[in-house]
Amino acid sequence: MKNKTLFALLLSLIIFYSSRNVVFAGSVTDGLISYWQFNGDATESATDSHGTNDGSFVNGATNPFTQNNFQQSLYVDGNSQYFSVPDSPDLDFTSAMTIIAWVKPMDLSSYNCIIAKWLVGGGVNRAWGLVANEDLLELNINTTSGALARNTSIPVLVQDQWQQIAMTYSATDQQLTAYRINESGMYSESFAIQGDIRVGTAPVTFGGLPTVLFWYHGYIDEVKIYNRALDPSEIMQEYNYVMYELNNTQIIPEPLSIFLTGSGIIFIFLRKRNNF
Ligand SMILES: [Ca+2]
Repeated sequence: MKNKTLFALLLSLIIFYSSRNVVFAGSVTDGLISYWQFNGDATESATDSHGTNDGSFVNGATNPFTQNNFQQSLYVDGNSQYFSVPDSPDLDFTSAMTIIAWVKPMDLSSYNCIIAKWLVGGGVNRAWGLVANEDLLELNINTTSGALARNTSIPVLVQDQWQQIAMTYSATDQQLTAYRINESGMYSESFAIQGDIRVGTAPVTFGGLPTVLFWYHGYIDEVKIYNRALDPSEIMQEYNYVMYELNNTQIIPEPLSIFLTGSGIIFIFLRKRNNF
């Protein structure tokens, strides 16, 4: 068989098999600042697996095993427990940011801070945050040009179920956008907001804060913070990453992946040897 014929055959087989299998794009890393997964022992589970913003479990917050894709998750009881990450310059966003989290709320009957960065030591207000305002997803951005923005979604939060939520903000585009993705699909809605985000000196907390209460009851996991506003396709890419890739789903069956790798090696070898 001539080399070009062999090459054409290998290429056809690769295209044929690749088209029959979903290949996911991996996770979004451009602009990623911090990533909390809550997996491992007491020390490991509090660490920032991408950046340097390690946290701590406060008042008995725990990280029980939940399901395969999440492994362990942060659990807070809705009374006093929370997870706290100290103030850091790279968490003080000004012109753009994204926060993504997976949540399984166990109670949506009140006003609960899921994740927020607080402005001052006493925690009387927040620089940015995600709130469960009953079953509405509330976005908070405290801008230098006005008061605290509190924009709420339609009722999209679902009690006792895992779902991905996200907030993106771009001062350049003057857009604050809410996302909720679950098996029913993606909800997103944008709000017109102006101004840079105010910078505070207090921690980021997951689940509430003693000085302001707003205790959230339930699970939080796969929290990522970016220094730019991700677009809808990237938010969906993160959803797929957690749903399918972290679940160890066999994206490409093992014999096929060996075949594809082998084909590639043979092709490179033949190409080098015969200069075609
Ligand atoms: Ca986890």
